[in-house]
Amino acid sequence: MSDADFRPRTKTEIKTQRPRLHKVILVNDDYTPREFVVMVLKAEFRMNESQAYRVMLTAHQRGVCVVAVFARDIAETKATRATEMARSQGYPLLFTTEPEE
Ligand code: TYC
Repeated sequence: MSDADFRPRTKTEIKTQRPRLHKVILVNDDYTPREFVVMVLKAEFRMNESQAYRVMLTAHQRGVCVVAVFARDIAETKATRATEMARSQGYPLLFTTEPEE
């Protein structure tokens, strides 16, 4: 019998992992006007009036609302742009991101 017969048989399994998607989250506050929130949602997330209104109202009532999910870079860019749109008008409106489970 040759030495080769006692070699541990290892099998390398290569698993490709899909990059995790990230949620963009709209955070409620007491100062930003509702119409402004709706306007930002329409401008940055390509929502129509009724979709944007529903998301705004959910955040208003529950404190936060998931706006959409994207690849990490896109989620972060959109959250930053939307937040900056509010800052430029002096509103505290905030969009954050977090990875999906
Ligand atoms: N709560 C704000 C108001 O009553 C409206 C608002 C809704 C602000 C959702 C932020 O994410 C938000 N004017």
